Amino acid sequence: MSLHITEVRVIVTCPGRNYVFVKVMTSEPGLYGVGDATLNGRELAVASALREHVAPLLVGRDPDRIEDTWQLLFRGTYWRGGPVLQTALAGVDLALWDIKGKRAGMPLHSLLGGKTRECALAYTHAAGRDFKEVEDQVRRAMERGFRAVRTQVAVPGSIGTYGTGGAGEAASAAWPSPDGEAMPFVEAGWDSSRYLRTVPRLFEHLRNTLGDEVELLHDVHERLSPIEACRLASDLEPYRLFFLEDPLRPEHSDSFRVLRRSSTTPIAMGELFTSKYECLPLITDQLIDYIRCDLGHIGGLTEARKIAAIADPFQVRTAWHGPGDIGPPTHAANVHLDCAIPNFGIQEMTFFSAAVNEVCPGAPTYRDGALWPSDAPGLGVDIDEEAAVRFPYKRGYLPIVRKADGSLHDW
Ligand code: GCO
Ligand code: MG
Repeated sequence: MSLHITEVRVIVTCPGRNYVFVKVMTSEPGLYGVGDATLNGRELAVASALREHVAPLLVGRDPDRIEDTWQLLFRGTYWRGGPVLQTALAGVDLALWDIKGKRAGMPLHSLLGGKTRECALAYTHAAGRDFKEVEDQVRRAMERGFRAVRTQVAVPGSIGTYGTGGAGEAASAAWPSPDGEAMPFVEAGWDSSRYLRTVPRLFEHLRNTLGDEVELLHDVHERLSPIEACRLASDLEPYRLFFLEDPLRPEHSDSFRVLRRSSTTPIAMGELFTSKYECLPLITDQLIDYIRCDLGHIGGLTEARKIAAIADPFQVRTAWHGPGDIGPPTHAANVHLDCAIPNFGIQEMTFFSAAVNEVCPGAPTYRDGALWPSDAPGLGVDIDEEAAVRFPYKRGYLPIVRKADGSLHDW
């Protein structure tokens, strides 16, 4: 029998935070592919979709037929799409690309058309309780070579504001807390007006103290109404952000028209999208400047390269999602794609802990403010199954946000 898939292993592990890794085994001894199917806070839903529904469909199939397998898993369910199924699909997709690269003896950037650039401009995160603390963090990042930094500051009265460290941040990573407590962290006392007053002052401070050279970014995390987002984007204009991220919820993509008319602050959107279809109007109507889907939640490289190709003629560049809650295989895929496409913009990045690198070695290398792709065949990432077993899954939730009156707000 010709080359075929023999087994799909689903590896759930918690080397500090939860990951779902996929290992697609083939009939050729020693030939397998690795993928990442981590969906922060809902990991076991994806693991179960893979084990119970996806894996049985794959055994016996030719691993070379990536597009056909993608179509089978996307169209063949009838109840298609959504974060759980698209994350499961991404895990398989990356593993199949990894196998193809290994068979060809080529790194993925080579298979995807070859390098258009040597490395991918990367941004890291800086955050603090006050402006000075954020400034110091940006300086530290610049000392490490970063030329672009995402900055978040605590909003007075909002306990554990998104992205600003402390208890809220640990919980925002859906890390299980040390005592095993698994209930969501509550960010209490959110007040959008206060946020809208605080953030422009942060950027005024940063430009005054750091100058104009460093690229600054900010993540709204989908917390604003259309008119609030207009206010923020126009108030931030003097500080020339690289981009303002996720100002609105994905359900409100029509509201980007309003936002676009009110300011020249570049807009990035997309980490909550699960397919190219949601990207379409934002791209074709040029309502955003950066599309930042998560390769791990849109069905992998197969979908991402199509999104990049759609975006290119509309002058929309890429900024694929790259937080710590997606694993090294997705980060590696990001950077292979970044280095192959013409319309790359910037890459969000994470420094993985020693434990994550032990379980899943091969994350892209950081140097001089950029990420460098591996030249090993395939993704360049592996999974140590024995190490993974030593870090068993621990339930963890993403935080929730409540306003001062106790009612729920978007996180
Ligand atoms: C980002 C994201 C993340 C998300 C996280 C949720 O831009 O990096 O907003 O930090 O909060 O991926 O699981
Ligand atoms: Mg974000």
